[in-house]
Amino acid sequence: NPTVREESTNQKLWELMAEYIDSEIPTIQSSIVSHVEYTLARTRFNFDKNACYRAAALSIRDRLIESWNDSQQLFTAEDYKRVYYMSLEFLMGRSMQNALVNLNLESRYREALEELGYKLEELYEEEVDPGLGNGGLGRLAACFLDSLATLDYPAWGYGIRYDYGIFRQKIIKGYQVEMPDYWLAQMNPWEIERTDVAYDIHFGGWVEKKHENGQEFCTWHPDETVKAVAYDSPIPGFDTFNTINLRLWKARPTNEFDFQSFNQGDYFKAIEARQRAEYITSVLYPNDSTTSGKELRLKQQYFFCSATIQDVIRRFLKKDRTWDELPSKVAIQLNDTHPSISIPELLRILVDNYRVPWQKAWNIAYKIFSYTNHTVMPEALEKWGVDLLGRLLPRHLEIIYLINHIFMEQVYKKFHNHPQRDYFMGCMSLVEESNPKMIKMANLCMVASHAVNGVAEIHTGLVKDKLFPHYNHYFEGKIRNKTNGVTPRRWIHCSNPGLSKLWTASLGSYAWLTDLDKLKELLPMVENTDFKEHFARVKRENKERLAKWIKKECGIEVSTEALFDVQVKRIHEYKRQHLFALYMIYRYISLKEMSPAQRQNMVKRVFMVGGKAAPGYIAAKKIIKLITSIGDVVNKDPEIGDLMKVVFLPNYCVSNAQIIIPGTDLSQQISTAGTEASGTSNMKFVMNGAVIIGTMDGANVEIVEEIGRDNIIIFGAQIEEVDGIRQRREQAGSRLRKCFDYIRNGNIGNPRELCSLIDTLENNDVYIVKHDFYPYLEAQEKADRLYKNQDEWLKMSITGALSMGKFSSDRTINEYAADIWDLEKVKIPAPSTSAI
Ligand code: T68
Repeated sequence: NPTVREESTNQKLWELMAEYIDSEIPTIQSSIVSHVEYTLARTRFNFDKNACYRAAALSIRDRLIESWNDSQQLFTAEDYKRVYYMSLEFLMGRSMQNALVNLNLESRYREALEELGYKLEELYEEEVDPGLGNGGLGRLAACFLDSLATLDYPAWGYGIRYDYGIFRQKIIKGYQVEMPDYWLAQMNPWEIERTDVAYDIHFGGWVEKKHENGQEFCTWHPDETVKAVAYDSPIPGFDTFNTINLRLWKARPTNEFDFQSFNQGDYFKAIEARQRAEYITSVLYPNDSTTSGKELRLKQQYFFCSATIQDVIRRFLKKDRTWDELPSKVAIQLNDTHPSISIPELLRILVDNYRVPWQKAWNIAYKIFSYTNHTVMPEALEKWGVDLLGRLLPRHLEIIYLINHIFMEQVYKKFHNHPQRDYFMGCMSLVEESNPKMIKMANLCMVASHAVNGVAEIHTGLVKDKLFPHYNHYFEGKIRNKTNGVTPRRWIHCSNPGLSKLWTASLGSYAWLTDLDKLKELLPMVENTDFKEHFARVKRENKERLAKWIKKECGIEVSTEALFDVQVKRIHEYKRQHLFALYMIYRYISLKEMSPAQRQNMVKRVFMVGGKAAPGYIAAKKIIKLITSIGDVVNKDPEIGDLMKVVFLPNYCVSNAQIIIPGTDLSQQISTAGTEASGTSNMKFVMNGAVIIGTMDGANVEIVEEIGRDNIIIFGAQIEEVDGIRQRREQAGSRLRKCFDYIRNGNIGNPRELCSLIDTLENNDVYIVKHDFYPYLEAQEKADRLYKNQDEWLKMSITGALSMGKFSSDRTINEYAADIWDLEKVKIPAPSTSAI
């Protein structure tokens, strides 16, 4: 079993590595045993699998710390420019396997543990899956960190250390039930608490104006202060010593005790105030596509931004230099508008605390910040009421007004004689003149960043033409595309070891893991029978692993002979899980109407849906209930048996995705054209040999370009047609009406509960389900036809998997570095001392 680095493309590096990792099995064992005894204080009498996992994790962390220290020291000593990726969400998934793979220690640890009586794969299952994100946006941040480290960029991630991540989803009687996810119940062995890295974060109060040398300065007199404490997690790159940092902030009370309350004998009140501080970082907001304008959410955002900006400035000021140099040392990427309050925060610190003149501070901020947009849906665009902003962050609101004032003057000048001048100014203003007035955070980012990007070609087009047409005209070239990507280390190598082995054996090296385009060299092999059979075996084994998991989690037996037809992602009307559900009903009705002989001819299918609904999103919760209700009827129908099963996969999360995706035959990517910014699971599915059935939306469009029209099943309205279809207000055709009636008549679920879903489709079909239903039926029939010809299916699936080079997040990150961050790579040398 060759280890990863023996296959490294870089011979010199490999030799250094080989020396470095020449830690023998006994060294690994003694490190684990020492953590058992001294860190966990366990003996062999109270030692179990979980304790073994933690001891092994700590021993891996020791190694990470070494290369992490080296990396950070070099970044500092050589004073490299760094990129800071600011995100309120990081969906990291489990760390242990990823760390071992990236350190090239997986097989050594497997062996070392086996001698101690433990199976490495079982220890992986002991780790909690930290869910500090909602979905695609948070997972993208995690893939980006893996690529940044792997590609040798000096980078840091900044985020919040929530006590409670995204809720755990239970399905009880077919309904979603949310359970708190207290992921820290057992210590987190991957993090390092930095009590010495702490900043005061202020809220509320009032602003005092002063004048000095003709410039206005302000002193903010806040009325609440909390502390931000840093928690660091080392992020190792693959096949490199570069180890970057993910710094997450936790809120703590300041040390000043509320002596007044205490002296008045109100001990409880004094403690209560301290607990209010910790509350700020206690929970992740579980909404992924609406903004609720809640005070606590704004507090989270500002808390995180202020701590991060203070930390970045402190690092910059360690060396004696001028503020003009800041943009040559710092690039900040804002992951959506959630961290956008960092912009006024940086300006405030420069102007008020360091007396930097406004224009100079503005020029600096403009060069540093860049912003990624992840949606064009109006309900997801963040706005903050000026009343709330003014109460919580009075100085920041003033700064936003000042930015707007200066910018509006410029717009006025530019369009001075234009007949639509006032309309343009209204669109481009940071302030929405509603009641109450609102600040549009995307507009703030657009005006104050030097680069703005969408996440797939089609989405960037919408950002330019629909979301920001006036800005696009005004700031020519500012809006660019950076098509998303995913890391092949986690999404192929870790989650699909069988496929990884096949690729490596066929190519003769692991080089594809850092250069995914290399897989294209294997394209001629689609004609090779052995190769195809090997690929088919890998898929079958992955389906068996998934079937076992389904049996364990849902108690449902599924046949691996069936076509596994899967949709996993957040539940949302625009993603159209209900279109998928209506197809299931249609298929069930059709099967029931068939003669036994006709049924014999049908492809067996297991329909699977997984994903969380935002707790307050009623329609999304009803979609879950619809799907579980279909399962209740279909799965126990003896006439149907293995011809059709419907499974709701509970608690979709990163670690479950790693089992579900490799076991999928057909992947549903069926959002209404123009609604899914990119999608990233579409990429993961194709990389793992699933065929997509999908619309011309998000990154599907580019996947078609890369893998070829013949290797994907495309259907439905194109983006240009959607508005027209919506306006036509079509009626449901007869086959669809039959499905509606099936629900209305109570054949599936409780009609009183589920009818509102259908009523919405009949009266206000925003996502054109009625229209796309028919092309979708045809596309599903095509999938059956193709699947019946296993050889054809295999060819599609293999060609797709080998043609996904573009969608490695390594390509995405290199584009950001060159085009937006102006960032150079750094080679971290091998450590001088041997590990441990
Ligand atoms: C997703 N957005 C896009 N948002 O929907 C998806 N939103 O198409 C894209 O591939 C992905 O971003 C990466 O670019 C989200 O996941 C959120 O999670 C979110 C969270 C809080 C508030 C708003």
